[in-house]
Amino acid sequence: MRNILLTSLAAFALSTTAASAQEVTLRAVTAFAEGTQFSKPFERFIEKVNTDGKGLIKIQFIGGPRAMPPFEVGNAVRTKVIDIANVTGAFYTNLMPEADALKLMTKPMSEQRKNGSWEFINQLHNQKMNAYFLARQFHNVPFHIYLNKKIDKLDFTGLKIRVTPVYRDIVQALGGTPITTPPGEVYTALERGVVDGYGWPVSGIFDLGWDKVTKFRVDPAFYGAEVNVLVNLDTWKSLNDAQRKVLTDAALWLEGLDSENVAINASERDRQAKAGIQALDFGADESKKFLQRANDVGWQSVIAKSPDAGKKLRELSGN
Ligand code: 173
Repeated sequence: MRNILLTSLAAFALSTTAASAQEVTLRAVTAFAEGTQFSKPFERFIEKVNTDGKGLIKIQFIGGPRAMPPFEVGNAVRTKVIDIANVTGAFYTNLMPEADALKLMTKPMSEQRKNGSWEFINQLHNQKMNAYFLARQFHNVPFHIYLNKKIDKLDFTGLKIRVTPVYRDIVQALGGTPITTPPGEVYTALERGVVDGYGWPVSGIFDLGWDKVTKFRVDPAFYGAEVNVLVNLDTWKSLNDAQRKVLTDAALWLEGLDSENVAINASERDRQAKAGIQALDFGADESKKFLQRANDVGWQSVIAKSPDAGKKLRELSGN
C-alpha cells in the first residue's frame, strides 16, 4: 500500500514538473499589414520572445489583416480567439471607449509606467477587454490629415475625410465629413474619390502606396499614435513567472524602440516632400488654435462617454 502511494506520488510530481517545464505557445495577430511601419516593431518583438524564451514561451505569428479584420482584433483578444495582439486603441473603442484617450496621453511610456497611467490603463483593459496591457508603442509619432484638395485655411467644410476614432472629432469640429474605414481601404477610397483625404500618422503612408494618391499634408501634427500589445487576461494568468518575465522584458525593450521614431519621422517627411506631397502650413497662430481645438474636442469626447475614467486619464496625461 505504502509503495503504491509513494509510486503514484512520484508519478504525480513528475507529471507536474513536466507540465510546468513545457513550452507554451501564444497565437499572435497584428492589426496592421505585415511588414509595415506599425507592425514591424511587433514582429521584432515576436522574434525576441522566441529567441529569449526558448523552452519557455513561443509566439506563433498568424499574421495581419488578411488573417483577421483590424476592427475585430480587440474582440479576438477578449474572447481568446488569439492570445496576443498588436492593435491600436482606435480599433477597439466599441469595447473600451476610454481607449480613445490614449492618443491624448503623450508622455513616454517610461514616465507612464511610473506615474500610475500604465496601471490605470491596464485596469481598464482587464475589466473591459479581458486583456493585459503589455506594452504601448510609438511615442513621438503624431498624426496628420492628408488631403487631395488644397485648402487655404484650417477648415474642412465640404471635404470627406477617412477617419478612425482618432480623427473623427477634430474632422467634424472643422466642418469635414468623417468616413470610417480600416487602413486597407484607404487607397481605393482615395483612388475612387470616395474620400478627399485621410488621417494617418506622420510615417507609413508609403507602405500601402498612398503617396500615389496624396497631394497635401496638413500641418501641424497632432496627438500621438499608440499601438498596444495586448495579452488575453486568462492567457496571462496561466503563465508562470519565468514566462511572464520573458514577455515583460521584451515589452520594455519594444517600448525602448520608440527612440528610433524621431529619425524615422524626419526621413518620412523628407520622403513625402520628394514624392511631391506639399505641406500646408497656416502659421504659428492658426497651428496653435488647431492644436488646442484638437486637444479640447478629443477630451470632451472621451469624458462624455466615460466621465470618471476620462477625467482621471486627463489628469494623468497632463494635457
Ligand atoms: O488611422 C488609423 O487607422 C489609426 O487610427 C492609426 C492608429 C495608430 C497608428 C496608425 C494608424
